[in-house]
Parts: sequence; C-alpha cells; structure tokens
Amino acid sequence: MKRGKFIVLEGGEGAGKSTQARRLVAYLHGRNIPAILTREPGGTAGAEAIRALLLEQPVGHEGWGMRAEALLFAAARSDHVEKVIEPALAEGRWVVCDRFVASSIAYQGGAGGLDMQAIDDLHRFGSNGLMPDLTLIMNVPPALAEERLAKRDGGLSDAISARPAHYHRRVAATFASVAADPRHRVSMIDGDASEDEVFTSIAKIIQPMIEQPVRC
Ligand code: T5A
Repeated sequence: MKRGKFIVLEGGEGAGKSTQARRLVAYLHGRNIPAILTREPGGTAGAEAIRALLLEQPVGHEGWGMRAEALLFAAARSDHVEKVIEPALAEGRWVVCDRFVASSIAYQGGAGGLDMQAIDDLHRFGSNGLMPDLTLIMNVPPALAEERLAKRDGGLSDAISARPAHYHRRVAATFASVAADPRHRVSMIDGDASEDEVFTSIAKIIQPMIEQPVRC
C-alpha cells in the first residue's frame, strides 16, 4: 500500500486556512484521491476535549501556564496522530490538516517564549516526530484577518486569539522562520486575494505531488 501525503495549512487566525483546507480536500476527491480533512487541536474525541480546555474560557479559570499549554497541545496531537493521521496515511489516504506542530512552534515557542528544543522533544515523544510532506503557510495582513474574523464571529475570540497584538506579531515572525526550516517543507501562500485566487496558488503547488508517484 502506498502511503498517503500529509498536507498542513498554517498561519494566523483568520488567514483562510479552514476555507482552503476544505477546498483542497474537495479538489483531491475530484481527482479520485482519497483524502480526509482534520484539524488541530482536535480530530479525535479526546483531542477535541483538550481543545475545549485550551480555547474556552470558563468563568474562574485563571488560564494555563505556557508549559501546561504546550503539553496539552502535544497530548492532543499525540492522540490525533496515533488514531487518525498515521492510520489514514498508512491506508494510502491523504491527510489535510488545519494546523499542526508549526503552530506549537509559533504560538508556544516563538510567541510564548518556550525553548524550541522542548517543543521538538515533546513532538518527538508524543507523535514520533511526524512531519508534513508539505506545509502551506497562509499569510495575510493582520488588519485584513481581523476584518474577516469580525465579520464571521462578531468580535468573539478564544483564549489564544484574544492575546495582545505583540503576541500575534511574534507568532507571525516565527511562522516566517519556520518557512526557512527544510524539515517543514514550506510553501508560503499570499492569502490577501479572493478565495478562488488563493486556491489557484495552492492547486499549482499540489499538482506535482499528485503527478509524482506517492512515496512508499
Ligand atoms: N494553537 C493551535 C496553538 O497555540 N498551538 C498549537 O499547537 C495549535 C495546533 C486554534 C487556536 O489554537 C492555537 C492557534 C489558534 O489560536 P483554530 O480554530 O484552529 O484555533 O484557529 P484559527 O486560526 O483561529 O481558525 P479560524 O477558523 O479563525 O481561521 P482560518 O481557518 O484561518 O480562517 P477561515 O478559513 O475560517 O476564514 C475566516 C473568515 O474569512 C473568510 C471566511 O469565509 C471566514 O468567514 N475568508 C475570506 N474572505 C475573503 N477572501 C478570502 N480569501 C477568504 N478566505 C477566508
């Protein structure tokens, strides 16, 4: 059985990741490529429960410390990789995932101040160091992302997206440095265009992966 491809969409909140991830799976299905759409944190019942712990802000909860936050993301990822991502890849299906380990590097590492080696070590322990075949980092100006999210969510935010602008500037700067790391196999995508135009850029990047024989 040929192993499937693992494609991750990354970037700041409101960059258009979920929109393009859905389109990508539909595009693959249209080419008779078996593919699943999943997300982080989440993708299994347990990881979705951890997502709620991380992102919802119950009254009286003082928030997680950065180390606890990194551990919770890594635990959710471990469950997701073991139960969903690895089995799908092994069965020859492509996996399109909305966020993965680069988000931990950007949010808990670069912006949260944790040691990058610790994030790598958690990933190696929790998820056998699984890396995507391709990471698409979607880049949009912060003001545009805010405008899109205000339109969609009416100003509501979660525990992480509500952090101050300087935190999100560090997230963006760290994503830019992830792009230079060959382990992530990054293509940068300009998200400041219509949904169709953005998807055309993504399809151009994906096309050679479809034409190449899938890695064994
Ligand atoms: N996190 C996550 C960590 O800190 N560490 C980790 O390890 C991980 C995995 C997850 C949060 O957790 C953090 C990061 C996050 O803060 P989430 O729900 O996955 O939360 O993340 P968000 O990025 O907040 O997801 P969003 O759904 O808000 O953003 P998307 O997916 O980038 O944007 P999307 O596609 O939903 O689009 C937003 C709106 O814009 C419109 C859409 O229709 C939608 O209304 N839109 C466009 N409008 C015009 N032109 C385009 N090209 C458009 N594309 C989309």
